[in-house]
Amino acid sequence: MTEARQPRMQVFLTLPAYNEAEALPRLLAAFEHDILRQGYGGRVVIVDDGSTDGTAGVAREWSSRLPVELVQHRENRGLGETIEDGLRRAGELAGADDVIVTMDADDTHSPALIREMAQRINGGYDVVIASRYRPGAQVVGLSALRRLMSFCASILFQVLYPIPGARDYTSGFRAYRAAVVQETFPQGGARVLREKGFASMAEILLRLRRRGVRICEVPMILRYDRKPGTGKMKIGATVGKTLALLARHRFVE
Ligand SMILES: Nc1nc2c(ncn2[C@@H]2O[C@H](COP(=O)(O)OP(=O)(O)O)[C@@H](O)[C@H]2O)c(=O)[nH]1
Ligand SMILES: [Mg+2]
Repeated sequence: MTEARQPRMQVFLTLPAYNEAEALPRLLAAFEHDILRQGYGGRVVIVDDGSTDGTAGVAREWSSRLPVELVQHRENRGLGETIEDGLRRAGELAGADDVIVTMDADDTHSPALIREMAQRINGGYDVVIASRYRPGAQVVGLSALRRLMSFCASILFQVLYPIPGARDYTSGFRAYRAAVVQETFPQGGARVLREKGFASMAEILLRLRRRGVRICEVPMILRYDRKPGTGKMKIGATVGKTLALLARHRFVE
């Protein structure tokens, strides 16, 4: 009798979702095809952040086809709380050596890249960032203003808070060794992240920087042209919050 083949690795995909009913089915189908059908085990944790477009219904539909779990916010709480709730739930489900991945739920990030990111975690890194600032990376369909903004943020963070191996501090697409998430967001613990909006992604890295985690990057192709509808980021607010984060981590925390 043949020994049941052990899945190669468990990947826990965490999706912060605010009005992503249109993009989610494409993204989940790609995750199924590129990861679950390639011998990886895994689950998907969708955190619905008070969507009004039926995002929760799409998640429920897919839970009959894939190991999808829905976490719901009755009202919109912002990316900060959404990503923290997703990471905490994934940390609860995962074993210490499993991989927890966060990516946008708007189908602009490709799940196929998770395979390479998981291998880097297996190779000893604690965090792998899908980066816009590595040879081979591409950004398709993003406005010049947004590209410039992200690039300036990247330079500022690298100068003020250098982390070996990190250039893209604001990308939402990352893989973490589960143990790092479990230590940073302990079960039953108080809220960790202070940033409510997009600056929360950089805040996570600044907190991990203090723990001396090993970080590397892989080049990503950001397909902003695949995003249904327009970007929801409030540019002015995000610039302000990011600058405040830069100052606070330097002088206060
Ligand atoms: N804009 C926005 N996105 C949120 C919120 N909560 C969760 N998200 C999700 O956070 C991710 C990043 O947001 P997105 O609009 O894709 O940002 P962008 O692609 O950089 O413009 C997406 O998966 C959103 O669905 C929120 O309150 N506002
Ligand atoms: Mg996005």
